Amino acid sequence: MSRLLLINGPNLNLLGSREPQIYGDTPLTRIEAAAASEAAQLGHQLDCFQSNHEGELVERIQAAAADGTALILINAGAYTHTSVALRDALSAVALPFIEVHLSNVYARETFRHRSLLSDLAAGVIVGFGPLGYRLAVIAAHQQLSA
Ligand code: CA2
Repeated sequence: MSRLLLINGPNLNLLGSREPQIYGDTPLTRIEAAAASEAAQLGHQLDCFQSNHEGELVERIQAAAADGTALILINAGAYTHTSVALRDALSAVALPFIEVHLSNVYARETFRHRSLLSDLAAGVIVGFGPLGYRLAVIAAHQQLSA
């Protein structure tokens, strides 16, 4: 059994209530529950955390280094494209992480094509909506079993 941590960044708490044409109509709580259930089926525990604040996201990543987390799944939202602080935190804790995006960022504005996290990630899943989180849990299981 490994402990996995799912982190969601800014505005992802709005899922299901706004812009369903881009982000779908599934609330974050349902996405988290489905990912946790997938993790449990694979014998893992999934902790979930969402914040709209960069510093809180950094602090949760730092805490993961000391709480037994084996791997982080992260959708950093817009901070993906801007945050050197999140990149530095992920680099500092040296835990493997998988980057997830609901939308296909490469089919959207050019500023979304650059991620400050991807080159440090074990892998990146984009464009599959909520399914991407379950795929990320399966990929995490594979990584931890390898
Ligand atoms: O596709 C993704 O998962 C993104 O990480 C979502 C971010 C966006 O800035 C990234 O470029 C790609 C935005 C999350 C905003 O979530 C909302 C959800 C519902 C309504 C409005 C925003």
